[in-house]
Amino acid sequence: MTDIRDTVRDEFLRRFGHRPSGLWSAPGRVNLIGEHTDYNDGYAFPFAIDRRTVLALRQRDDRVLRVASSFAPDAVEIAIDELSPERLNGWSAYPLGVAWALGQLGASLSSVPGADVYIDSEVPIGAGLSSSAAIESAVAVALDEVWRLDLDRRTLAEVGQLAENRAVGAPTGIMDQSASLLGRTDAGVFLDCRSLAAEVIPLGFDAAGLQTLIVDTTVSHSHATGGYAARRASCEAGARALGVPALRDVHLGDLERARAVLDDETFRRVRHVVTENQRVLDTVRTLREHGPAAIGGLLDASHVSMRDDFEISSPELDLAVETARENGAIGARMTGGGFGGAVIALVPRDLVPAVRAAIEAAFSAAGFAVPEQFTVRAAQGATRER
Ligand code: GAF
Repeated sequence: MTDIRDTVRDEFLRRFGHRPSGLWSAPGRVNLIGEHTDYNDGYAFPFAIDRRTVLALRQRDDRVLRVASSFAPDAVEIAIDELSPERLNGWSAYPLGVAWALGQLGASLSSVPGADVYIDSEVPIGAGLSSSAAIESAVAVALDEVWRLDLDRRTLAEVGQLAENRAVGAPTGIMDQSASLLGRTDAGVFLDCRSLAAEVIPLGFDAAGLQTLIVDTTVSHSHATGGYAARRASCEAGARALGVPALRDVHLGDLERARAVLDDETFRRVRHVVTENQRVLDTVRTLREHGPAAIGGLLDASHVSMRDDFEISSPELDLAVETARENGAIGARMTGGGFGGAVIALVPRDLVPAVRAAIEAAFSAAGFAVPEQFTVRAAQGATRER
């Protein structure tokens, strides 16, 4: 199989006519649990996956950034001094948005050189596996190094989030960039999205004979135009009505009062976030005390909450979850922003082929598109490759 790093190196040479000075990569992520909690200052527990975005870069003698990618035939060019969210659009808003955001979050770009950049990715687009955060994180670590900015990884995560919020226009939280930048092999990243504290916690899936199966429904979502912004607005309205800075400050014991104060829909949105925060804490504790085979029920409960209270699932996602459970997965849930995308199922290794076959058959019987199914492992976060 061709190594994507070789492809990126060769394609850089073909597009720009000279060799890159370095290669960097960043992974996509899958969220084990803690959905739509990050922008509520809550908890999340994602891990970086073994599918990566790779970029090649060479500094230029002028102040021009030229970015090319496997996603589009033409390169996009802009002078560093002209970077602003208003001038960025399309796929190049991700890498160029990061360059702009670095200048907003503490770095002086007044004397940094331009660069040629070529990007390719193994992270499926639109599957809820953070192909966008993988691009942002790869660009952030590369520019941080060649521009000698020396920003810490939390700041680089904020840089990626700012690029996504302002240059791309998607009102997302900090989870995806944090996972992509802080991930470690065989471990999850337990995030406190208020303090931005992150703890790397061994998952132990392999040792327990478990694999993480991803079922990409191939039904795409769009954060910028879909219901993501509406869910975020509901959460903020709920927090305002309850007189707290964020839903992180609402606890299980407050839910009865919340039911009395809020309309039914807002209450259910709030209940999802409050119970999901608790499920993240319970997952981390259960993992530590009893190992991964004991967390399945929490994944299942998370899916039910997203399906019924937060209403971000889809018939394809529900069918994948139900079929995985019926055929031996110890737990399964939709993962990511929702409205399509993928399911994560924790499956005993020897049952993976049967679960996959059952899901394929169930999708075919329901008249749904053939899903993409693959297993992933928890992998290292963004890094220099060569
Ligand atoms: C998307 C967003 F980018 C994240 O910030 C997070 O809110 C997630 O949806 C839902 O948990 O991936």
